[in-house]
Amino acid sequence: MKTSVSLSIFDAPKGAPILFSGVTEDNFQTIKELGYDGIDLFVDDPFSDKAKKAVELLKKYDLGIGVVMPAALAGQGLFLGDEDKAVREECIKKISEIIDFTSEIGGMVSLGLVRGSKKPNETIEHFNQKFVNSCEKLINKSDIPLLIEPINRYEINTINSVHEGIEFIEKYNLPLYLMIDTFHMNIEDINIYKSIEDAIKLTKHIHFLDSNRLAPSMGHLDMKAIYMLIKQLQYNGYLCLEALPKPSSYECAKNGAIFFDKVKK
Ligand code: LER
Ligand code: MN
Repeated sequence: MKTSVSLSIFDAPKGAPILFSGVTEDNFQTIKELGYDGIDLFVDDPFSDKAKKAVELLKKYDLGIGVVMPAALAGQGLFLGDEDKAVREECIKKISEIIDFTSEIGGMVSLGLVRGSKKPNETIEHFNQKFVNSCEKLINKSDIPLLIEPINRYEINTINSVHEGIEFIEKYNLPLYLMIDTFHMNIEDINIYKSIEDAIKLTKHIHFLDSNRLAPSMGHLDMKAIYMLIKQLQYNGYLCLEALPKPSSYECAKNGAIFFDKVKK
């Protein structure tokens, strides 16, 4: 298993689970020196100089890419399941650009907050039909894996638990995969261990956080037991600290590195 941290090419908004904000030499050097293998890259504009610089620094520090995260689009009001066709189409266009960028640099693309929430009077079937149509357009354009991330109810009201993620992919028979996030699972799932066992075949990426969205060992989940289960199931992708930069980016990342050192022994 490889380890990674989240980093944005833009200034991370307050409260976002982005451990390192900005494309600076210092950030990339710190991540490398702490022993991480890669980065989950939050991208707003894949054509920007910052995106180019990030690609340069990834090469320079020999860091891999787990997932390219288009969550900034959700912050701009762009959603794949939006009621407004023009909004859905703009979102598909922007994610297609991010997919092209990812095809060049390696990695996968997540469909998390960008799916959006259903309206209070809207049925989940109606919402899903719009989201599925958008997914199909992206699947046709993409030769890289697209990952559905179940996200907790306080951030979105569609696909909250891991089992809802599995059911969504199976029901619509789409060639999509899962990105599971232990922070969200702690809120939504009945039994984190059972969910991991049931999801592992579809899972290509893991956001590996403690109960409070900090590095493993900083909250109250048994992250060692979760790590051991994931290892036993022979998952070989990334475990990413998509964490809050608390008490600082460095301290949180350092705690994660200490956890991984201990657990790998
Ligand atoms: C959202 O809460 C999340 O976990 C991220 O991966 C952003 O989409
Ligand atoms: Mn996540």
